[in-house]
Amino acid sequence: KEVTMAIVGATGAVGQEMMKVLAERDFKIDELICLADPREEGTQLKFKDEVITVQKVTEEAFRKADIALFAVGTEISKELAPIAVKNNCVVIDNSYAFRLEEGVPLVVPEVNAEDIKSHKGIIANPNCSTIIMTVAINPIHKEYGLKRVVVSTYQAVSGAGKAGIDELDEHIKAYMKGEEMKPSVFQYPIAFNLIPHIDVFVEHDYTREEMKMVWETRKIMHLLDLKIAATAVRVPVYRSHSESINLETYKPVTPEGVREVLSRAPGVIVQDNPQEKLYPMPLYTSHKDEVFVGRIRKDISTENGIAMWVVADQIRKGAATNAVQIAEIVVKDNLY
Ligand code: 2RA
Repeated sequence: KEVTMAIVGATGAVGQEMMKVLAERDFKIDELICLADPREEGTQLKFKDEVITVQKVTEEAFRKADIALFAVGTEISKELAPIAVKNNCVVIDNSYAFRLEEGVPLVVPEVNAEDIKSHKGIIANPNCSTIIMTVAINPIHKEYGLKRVVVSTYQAVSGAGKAGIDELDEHIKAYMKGEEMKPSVFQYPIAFNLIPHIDVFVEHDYTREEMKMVWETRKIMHLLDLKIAATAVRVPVYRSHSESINLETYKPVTPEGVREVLSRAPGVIVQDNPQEKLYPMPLYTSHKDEVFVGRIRKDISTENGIAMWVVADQIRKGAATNAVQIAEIVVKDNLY
């Protein structure tokens, strides 16, 4: 069945990736409406063999659209999503605005696709680092029962959009010329540096980026008392987030068992052979949709523990592809 699809924020890094993924997956669309900030009005965007002119957001556009993928900031989503819902347009929102709201499903299709049917107009796309982690740890939870998670993330600069990519470029050039690196997107120079600060600081001196992994994972996996702690770090990598994850399970667990479980898990590719120097790296996982897992080994600091290394393209599976997969289910199950 063909639908009318809108993308709000079509000219941004995630919006552009959504268009690419929709085309690649041959999503059945009779009309694609590209919406963006009025300053972008008139921009021409390529979609399959068409050229689509960007429009500013109007209520009329939401009246026409069956589904709207939102790839804008939290404040804009808060303002526009209710208008879309009022016009019977189902919203799949990539921002933080509604993720923790009662009655808004927060969905990673490989983990909790069944939650989509309970939507009341808005379905939230989790934060990229949460999506990447839950795809990898959910199969292990199903087999061994998850007791505790400790995760450190190594987040690419494109998590902050095109501006993040440009800042890394500028800082590398400045560093090579011996000039001062002037931060604007990030708190400090990002070239040849690591910044343990993404988003703002909230309770217990954690950042909101770190607490998103706690709050969102518990909601997605329906594990409201899962013990989880995170450290989120910005690293001078263009694309793909990496995560070092330590897991404690209730049942006895082995690396061989985890490798076997993950090798048949949806959306996961195991790349794990230390003797062959085989493990995932962001330089090689970008522009792919799978979550890559390697360095699977016993966590030697505890009884039933596993350590592993997880890498995925945070613009694709971490945002655009996850949102399009949700839209595919909404259409397939006629939930719009
Ligand atoms: C980041 N996860 O990496 C956040 C938003 N994409 O900046």
